[in-house]
Amino acid sequence: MDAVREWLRQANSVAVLTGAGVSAESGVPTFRGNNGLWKQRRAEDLATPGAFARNPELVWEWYDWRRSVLAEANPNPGHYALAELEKRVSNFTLITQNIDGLHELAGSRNVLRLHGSMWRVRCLACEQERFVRRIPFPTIPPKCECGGTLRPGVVWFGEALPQDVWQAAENAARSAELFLVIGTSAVVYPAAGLAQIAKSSGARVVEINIAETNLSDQIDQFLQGPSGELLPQLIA
Ligand code: BV8
Ligand code: ZN
Repeated sequence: MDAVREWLRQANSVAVLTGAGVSAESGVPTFRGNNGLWKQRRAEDLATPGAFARNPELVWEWYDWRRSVLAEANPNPGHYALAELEKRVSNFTLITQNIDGLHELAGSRNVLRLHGSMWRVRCLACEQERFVRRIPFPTIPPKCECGGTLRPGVVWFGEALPQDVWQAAENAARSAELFLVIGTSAVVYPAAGLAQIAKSSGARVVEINIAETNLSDQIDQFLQGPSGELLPQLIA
């Protein structure tokens, strides 16, 4: 922990990649843990364009349920610590795979959302995208003023990440002196590849997780423990 604190003090540019683990202590189920959302294999079947085309009602019921769970969730000390870190480091980029909006709620300003947001919807007809906080939706699937069907503003499996967001994330990983990978199983690509990009560009890579992951043997330092506890200690 002391070494990482020292690296943090010395670093001018820091990039952070977060996954569902940083929201676990906010009561948001992770994807692949034992209480994982994916356990019933629903998520891999539902978070795809095909599933939505076949059964938009079922997919929307799942997202409506997740939005209702998220509406009760508050940022935890880990989210706040990252918002604080952004203020202290001259060149700081927060890249998240999460779609729960808790980083923004905790005060993080420039957040690169690789997989979109649970709170945004996009019209299949007129392509208009907007922020909708309403839970539950009056009708499932929700409709746009233009009459088109709305889809969740998230990136599904098999869908490309928003090009500009991915490019910004890749640039941040390349120019980081210190890269923190927090609360992700590093299973989903291309997000999981950012740690390798950082490492091959000369960054020190530190992982914070309660358990080892596929990345754990390629990184410089593994801090084992809940991010909600370790991150506040790291920036103390
Ligand atoms: C793409 C939004 C190409 C939706 C998500 C076969 C067919 C099709 C595609 C593929 C394929 N094989 C591989 C692929 C690529 C695929 C992929 O990677 N699949 C994986 C499953 C193998 N990727 C894609 O499809 C991506 N797109 O490749 O497009 C392309 C290119 C050009 C043109 C067209 C297409 C898109 C991927 C995005 C998918 N969308 N989410 C929704 O959420 O509903 S992914 C989903 O998984 C979430 O975003 C989540 O964040 C993400 C990753 O999961 P994690 O965040 O890591 O969460 P997880 O539960 O897994 O782990 C939690 C971790 O936290 C654990 O390590 C745990 O130990 C730790 N933890 C728990 N508690 C704590 C903690 N740590 C610290 N403190 C704690 N308290
Ligand atoms: Zn529309």
